[in-house]
Amino acid sequence: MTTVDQRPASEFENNDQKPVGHGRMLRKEDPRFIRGKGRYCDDVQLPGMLHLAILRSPVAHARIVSIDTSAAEAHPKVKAVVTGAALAEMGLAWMPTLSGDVQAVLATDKVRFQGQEVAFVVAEDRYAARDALELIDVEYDVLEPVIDVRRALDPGAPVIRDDLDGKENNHVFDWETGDEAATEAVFAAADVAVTQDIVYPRVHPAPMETCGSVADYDRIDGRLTLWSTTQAPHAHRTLYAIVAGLPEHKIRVIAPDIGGGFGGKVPIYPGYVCSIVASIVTGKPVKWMEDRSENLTSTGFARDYIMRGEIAATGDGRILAIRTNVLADHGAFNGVAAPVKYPAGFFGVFTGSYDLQAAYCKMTAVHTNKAPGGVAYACSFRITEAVYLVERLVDCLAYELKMDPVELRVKNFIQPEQFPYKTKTGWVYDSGDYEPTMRKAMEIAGYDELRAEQAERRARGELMGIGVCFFTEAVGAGPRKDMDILGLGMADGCELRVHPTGKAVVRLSVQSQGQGHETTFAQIVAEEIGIPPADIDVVHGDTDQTPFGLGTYGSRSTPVSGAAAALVARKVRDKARLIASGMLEVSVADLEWQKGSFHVKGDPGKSVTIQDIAMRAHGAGDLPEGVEGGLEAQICYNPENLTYPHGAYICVVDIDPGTAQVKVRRFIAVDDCGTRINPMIIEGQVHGGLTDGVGMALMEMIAFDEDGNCLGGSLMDYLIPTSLEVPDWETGFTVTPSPHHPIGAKGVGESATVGSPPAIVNAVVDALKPFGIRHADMPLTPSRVWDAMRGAPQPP
Ligand code: MCN
Ligand code: CUN
Repeated sequence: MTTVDQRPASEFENNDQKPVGHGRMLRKEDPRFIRGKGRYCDDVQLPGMLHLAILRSPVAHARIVSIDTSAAEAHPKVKAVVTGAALAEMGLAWMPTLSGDVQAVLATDKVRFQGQEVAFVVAEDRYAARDALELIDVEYDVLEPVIDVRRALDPGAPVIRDDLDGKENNHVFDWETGDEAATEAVFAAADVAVTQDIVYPRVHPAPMETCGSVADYDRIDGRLTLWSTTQAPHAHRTLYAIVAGLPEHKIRVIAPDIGGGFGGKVPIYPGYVCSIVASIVTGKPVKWMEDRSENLTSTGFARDYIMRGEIAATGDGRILAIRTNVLADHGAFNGVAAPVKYPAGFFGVFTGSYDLQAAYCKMTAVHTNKAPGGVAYACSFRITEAVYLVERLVDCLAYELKMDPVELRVKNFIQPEQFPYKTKTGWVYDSGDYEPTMRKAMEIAGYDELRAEQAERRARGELMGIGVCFFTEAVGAGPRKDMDILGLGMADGCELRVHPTGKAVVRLSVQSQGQGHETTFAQIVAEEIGIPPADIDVVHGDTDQTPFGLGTYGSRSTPVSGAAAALVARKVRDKARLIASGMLEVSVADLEWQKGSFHVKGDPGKSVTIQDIAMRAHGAGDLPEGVEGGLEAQICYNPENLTYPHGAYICVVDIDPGTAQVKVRRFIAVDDCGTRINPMIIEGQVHGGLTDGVGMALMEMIAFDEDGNCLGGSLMDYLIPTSLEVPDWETGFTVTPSPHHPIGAKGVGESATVGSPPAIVNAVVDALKPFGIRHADMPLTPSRVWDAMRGAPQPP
């Protein structure tokens, strides 16, 4: 079923059919955030707490000859200095990564990237800990680094991971999907084939809050409490239990308020483990907080894909096949958060929103002497890269065929009646109705008028560009049979308790980093059981207080935990119905539910509210036979499939011909995430993601010099956009519910970050059409645009 709601947002969202649940409710968490009263990791203060600072490698690749810690140990405020050798004695020098590789907690043999953890100091205060780092003397025997990813597999390239048995090169994996031979046959017979090399540079999620943790190990009862900046508290707890050998029931992981995660807080970082070790060693609580440079240079990077894309079509613009070869830079340790059996989100959607005859992708990942990472930053497991590839390729094809990019896309869309649609790589898109979404974006933009204006401006020598992107995403990992992290299945628990007075607490396994879960999950439950959202408290981010689940990433909270919350509420409602039948002395079949109360069919005057029922469930007196007291339920939800949101984005840019500076004049984003729970929060998510897109398309890149020095160690060098660089966003929506989600909702948290870079780059390339340019690589800084205008070769 597809509804394209053409009413203005305000009307739809204040629909009086929805008095309790879904709607434009202000965020419950904001009163504390806007008054500066959020409780973040660094706000945790415990009696006797010590502070930890990490010594990091100044070079990208070197053998450690010796480490002298005696001067640091002599510092009057220092309590402990720990090196990799000391960790090795405890069996803790290495830890597993999310991809089943291992990563050094502290280097023992070699350092493998600039910024790698080498030793740590624990001291009475943060300043003393930092000062003492300078007293540690490390002798390095510098080795040749591997920085250029294209050279990583050269014979004779230095082997970075000589810690791994029998490793003789820098190869990580080869993965492929699709049908190579069938794709080759379609390409051979096609009228047109276009090949384009496309780079998605290494970027950083750059959250406002850096990473940190406070570990508190209680030597008396052997309990460890860890406050940490994590997007996946339960998964982390299990991994700590496995790595450190601590019993899982004695570990409590708390993710307090988090100042942005964007994927960067999915992995376990050495700093977390160091703080745990430090607390065990000293018997005191220990805090570790990164500074900005540490965050930018050592925590999980994103992207870094070098792609060769090929697209085949008929002469009149019927797209037949897409083929791509990807070289992925995974840095020194393979820390990508990829499910064991699920190669990459890239494979799920690189065929885009189009009905193809064949597709094939081959991907090779390699090690380089750079920080690990590789999934972070609103990517849903590399969907960002896939969407960029296909949406750039379609524009390259439009360029060659001299076709309008919208017309080419619309001509090839998967049609509404084809859903559920199985792609040529075997993934099933759950639902979609693409053309109305595209038309809506064109209508808001005034597409035809914009093209007319562009023609006039071009005639005057002005550089105006119009870029289009139409994306389909795959978000909401599970189901558990297909997806896991280190063997932990991607399903989510949820628990709901209704107290005697009719107030409720819902406990989630996912954790918000700014997405507003305290509001939207209360809204989901409110919609199902009729208790107002203000009376529903959302508890999350504490493994002692919440059921097991795999955490927030891949925009999975709404698709997975959101479904769990709706279903657990329905379970409570079913029990409430039994109790109501006793209270009203009618059979269950004679009851009707209406937003918060049951009434007798045909007699609305005879009714009981959910609050009456809650009191009865806990109160004196008999309940119907077989019904236990209390009003609560728990479930574990295993999604049937991913959800596939889509969107149509149009960007208008002007380029100054004298300075090559790109200005984003307008940006229209029409998103379809199925049923919308809180339209204001969705808009916030979209605005944030679009801003991310301006950053990646025009400004951001983690660059290295040939020695492996990271050139973006501060926000002076690693540019991120501010309100000055972005236009007033123009948003719209369509609603195509997910058929397998209990309330029809799809995820939206990453959509705009995924969909905006191709629209912006397509706009810039469109503006540069008079120069005969078909492609230019991000970030489209003035110097790169200038070079493109002058026909200079692209940088590597
Ligand atoms: N929502 C809704 N209706 C829908 C879908 C979502 O009202 N149909 C609401 C949800 O209820 C939730 C928010 O929108 O409050 C985002 O929901 P969802 O799409 O399920 O994504 P998650 O909550 O799982 O958030 C993760 C996603 C990811 S993976 C990244 S990366 C990212 C993003 O969220 N990181 C963020 N947005 C972020 N926003 C902030 N402020 N901070 C981050 O770190
Ligand atoms: Cu890949 S960034 Mo979000 O999925 O946490």
